[in-house]
Order: sequence, then structure tokens, then C-alpha cells
Amino acid sequence: MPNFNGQMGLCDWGCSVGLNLIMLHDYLVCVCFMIMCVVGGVLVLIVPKAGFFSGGIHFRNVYRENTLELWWTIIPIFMIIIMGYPSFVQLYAMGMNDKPKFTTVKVTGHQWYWSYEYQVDFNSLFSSLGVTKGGEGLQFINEGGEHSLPELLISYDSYTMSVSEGDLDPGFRYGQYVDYPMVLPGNSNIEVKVTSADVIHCWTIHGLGVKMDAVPGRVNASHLSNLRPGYTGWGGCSEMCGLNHWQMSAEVEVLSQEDFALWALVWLYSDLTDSD
Ligand SMILES: [Cu+2]
Repeated sequence: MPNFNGQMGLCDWGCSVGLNLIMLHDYLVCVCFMIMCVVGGVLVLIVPKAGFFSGGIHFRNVYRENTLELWWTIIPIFMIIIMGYPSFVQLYAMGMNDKPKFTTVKVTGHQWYWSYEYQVDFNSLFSSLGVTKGGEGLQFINEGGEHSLPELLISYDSYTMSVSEGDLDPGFRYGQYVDYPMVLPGNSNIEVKVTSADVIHCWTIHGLGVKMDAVPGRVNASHLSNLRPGYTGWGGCSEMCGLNHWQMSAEVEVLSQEDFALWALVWLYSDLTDSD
């Protein structure tokens, strides 16, 4: 689908579900176009002959015509199957994904911001990068002596950036950019668990194919597989949740695994320096 400067077509995709949804959409548009051509063609052929001044349709050619009835029953059934089957395949792929996950991100909706929480296991991250050999723990040294690298809990709030009118730069996505986006490692699979701290929200990132209700007291899970490094996607809250609903923009950045490791190390460094 042509994408003219992001103004036409669907938005950029960031994981396999996002890409598959775009391909499903394009496929269904093609099928709909063919249906439109056939129905439109029949109309163009029939309507001029059915006009008041043309004597109407000769129903003797249609009435009790068994072969014709058979085909106008079979062809729509066939159309439903070729449109429905890929849609159900995609639905199951979104809901029943048991690929091994790099980590689980907890997304909590608040009035009116998102908070993200996840645990980064440095040992598995560095061994998948080839920095350390399997089984060999990584060590870091501070003033207190040597420690093995911990599992780091990264937890932060994400607010939509507000810019006063005069300071808007061209290309600034007003109401979409956030101060701290969700950061994910590319070429990996992530589980996202969505919940809410107050009212019902809905965490939506279009390019990832996620629109997951955030319900207080419940946890809904979504699976993101084969995240594409370099992807930045925007979405927000899709459930009318109060006055500043529009300010609940959500932004996801997918980094390469090396950059993700650096990003996590910056968190680790700031945690260590804060605790001193
Ligand atoms: Cu909301």
C-alpha cells in the first residue's frame, strides 16, 4: 500500500502481527474491489434493460432458474470462506502465541498517564548479544566490591509532552510525543500485561496491532513477536476515561538489542548512583 509521507494507507508496522494485519487489510480490499467490479458490471448490464421505458426485466429468465440459484448461493459462501479464513488465522495468531518471551512488560493506565514496569535480566540479555558465554555470570565492580549483575526492575511513568503554541517545531507530533516512551529490544518477543489503577483505559498501539483494555483488578495480556528494530509507533488510550483522556498518548520505541542493553545500563547506573 503506498504511504505518501504517512498521510495515506495504514501506519508503519512494528511487529509480525502489525505487518500481518496490514497484509490482511490489503488482501480484503482487493477481494472487495473484485466484488465491486462484478456487482457493478452486472448493474451496468442490467439497469439499462430494466428501466421503465425498456420494458422491465424478463423474470422468466430468473424465476425458478435452479442453476442460477445454486451459483448465487455457492459463490457468496465461497467469498465468506476466503475472507473469513485468513482473518481467523490472524485472530488465533494474536491470541494464542506461545513463543518464548524476552520479558513481560506491565502497562498500567492511570488518570491520565501510562506507567511501564519491567524486569531486565542482564545475564540473558548479554548472553543473547554474545557478550558473555552461556552460564557465565557477568560481574560489575563498585566501591563495595564485586557483584553479579542483578535483575533490574525498570519502572517509570510516561506523560504526553505539552508544548506551548509558539514552541512547536515542524513535524512535532502534538498530543502524540511522550516524555519517556516504552522501550523494547528488537528481534525479540515480548508479553505485555495491561491493567489499570483507576478507571477503564485501553492501551493502543496501531502499528503493533494492540488494542488491549486496561481494566482495574484485571490483567489482560498481549503478545508482541519479532519486534522490528528502528520502529517508533504511536497510539494512546482508546477508552473515554475522563477529562484528560486525550493526554494519554502511548509511544513505543524498538531499539536494536545492543542499544536496548545500553538503555538498560543507563537505568542501572542511575539506580546505583541514586542509592549511594
Ligand atoms: Cu484512558
